Amino acid sequence: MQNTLKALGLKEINDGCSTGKNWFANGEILESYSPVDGKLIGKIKTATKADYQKAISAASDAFKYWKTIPAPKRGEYVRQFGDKLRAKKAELGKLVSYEMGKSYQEGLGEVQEMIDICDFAVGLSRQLYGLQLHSERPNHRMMEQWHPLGIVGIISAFNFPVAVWAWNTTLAWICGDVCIWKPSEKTPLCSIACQHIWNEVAKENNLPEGISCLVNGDYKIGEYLTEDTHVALISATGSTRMGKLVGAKVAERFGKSILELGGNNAIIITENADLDTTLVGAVFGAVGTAGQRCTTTRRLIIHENIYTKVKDSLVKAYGQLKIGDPLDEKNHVGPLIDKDAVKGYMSALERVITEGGKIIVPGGVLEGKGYESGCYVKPAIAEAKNEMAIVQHETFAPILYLMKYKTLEEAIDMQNGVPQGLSSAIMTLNMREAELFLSASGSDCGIANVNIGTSGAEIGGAFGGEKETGGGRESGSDAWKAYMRRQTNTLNWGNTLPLAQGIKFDLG
Ligand code: UN1
Repeated sequence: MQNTLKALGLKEINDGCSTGKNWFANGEILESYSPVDGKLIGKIKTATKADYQKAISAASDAFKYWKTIPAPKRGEYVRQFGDKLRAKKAELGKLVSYEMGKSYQEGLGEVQEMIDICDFAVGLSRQLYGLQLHSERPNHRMMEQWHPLGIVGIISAFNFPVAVWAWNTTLAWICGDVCIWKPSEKTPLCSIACQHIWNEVAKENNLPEGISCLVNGDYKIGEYLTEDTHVALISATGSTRMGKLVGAKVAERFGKSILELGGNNAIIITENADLDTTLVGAVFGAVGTAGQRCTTTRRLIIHENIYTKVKDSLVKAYGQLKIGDPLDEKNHVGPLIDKDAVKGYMSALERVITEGGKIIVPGGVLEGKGYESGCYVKPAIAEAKNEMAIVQHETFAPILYLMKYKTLEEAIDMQNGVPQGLSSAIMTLNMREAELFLSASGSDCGIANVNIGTSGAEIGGAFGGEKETGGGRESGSDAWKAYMRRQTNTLNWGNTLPLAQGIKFDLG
């Protein structure tokens, strides 16, 4: 690991703030411990309010320059950033795995998501199109243009410590915005590694300070960002509780926000499902990233005629899961992020029982050799009712709830019958069932899949969800529009001034 840290520019004690080539920080020390082995990975000096202000002023200055650079040229810098990520994929993937605890394969996958969004953003930098409209007046032209917003504040979560930042920052950059990133306190070293990579691009191209700023610290940094009128857009990923606070604060000052909050994702398994692919999709969806994705499969809604068969094959598959060091590729499940997460998992399992659920694959915390960090837990399965309070709640851990249905309409009601609305799936080879699920009478989620699980979305689609998930959309499709402001232009090239709506205003 030491070589990996060195290759990524990480030291024993790191300044947690950067505006480009400058690194600084005058606040308290934050320590980053790995959930893999409980060892201290490195220390980070966090930001004070004054450090934050320094980042804001660097970003404000940078915006004046950056917005004048042609978008395809900004795309060229993002292309270089993507190339550097390709070169550092193994090291960054390893750090993600070690600091966050996801499997090395998933760590590499996360860096691949960064590379993919870079490619997407490069192409997009030549496609920031607006509409051309017909005016009701003669000799007039109407059009829409998209202009950059200014400073974008990115608040990211521990579970995707690098990819979600990249979704936001690469689009924001090509749109002409500058960014300030407040990463999770649980994965600060990943953020520092990413900033080093961007700083290389900035240095090699003589770019000014402030296009990408990093500000490590606790929730106070999040508050500074959300309350600061200099920050035009806040893109926040995390819990619904956090999103409610951020959304309200930003709206109060008429700022814009993109919220990507909790999920409570279900797969409907119909009688017409291919049970082999269903099993892979359901198990990866439920235990991948140890159940800590916002897209994790938390509920399986199974047709009563195949319920026992599906249940038995799930129990068998869970019996084969290997839990342990996520850097060892034979393991399927790594640790939870920290001991608080373990507590949350344990209390959720207790609540399942007190609320009337039945545990069929018991959970528990693993102890002994290889599990010294105290963060390894067993993926659990419970039979439960959709209405139970614990089932309605997102527990960021590998607990899967099974429930039965009779009619597809009933299954869709159950799938939709939770406060969250991020991802959903149906497993069926029957096109009528699939189309109903995708129709307006089907899933109410931002993501609805057929014959794949709820997690593992590609960057090319718009990512996000409805209801308590917050309504934001990030990454692909036309999500870029949220990082820009729309301007409607009407241009008169005639020699009279006809007014719209036929209004007469004659000066005689
Ligand atoms: C998240 O958990 O916040 O679709 C993001 C997925 C990943 C992104 C998850 N591409 O599971």
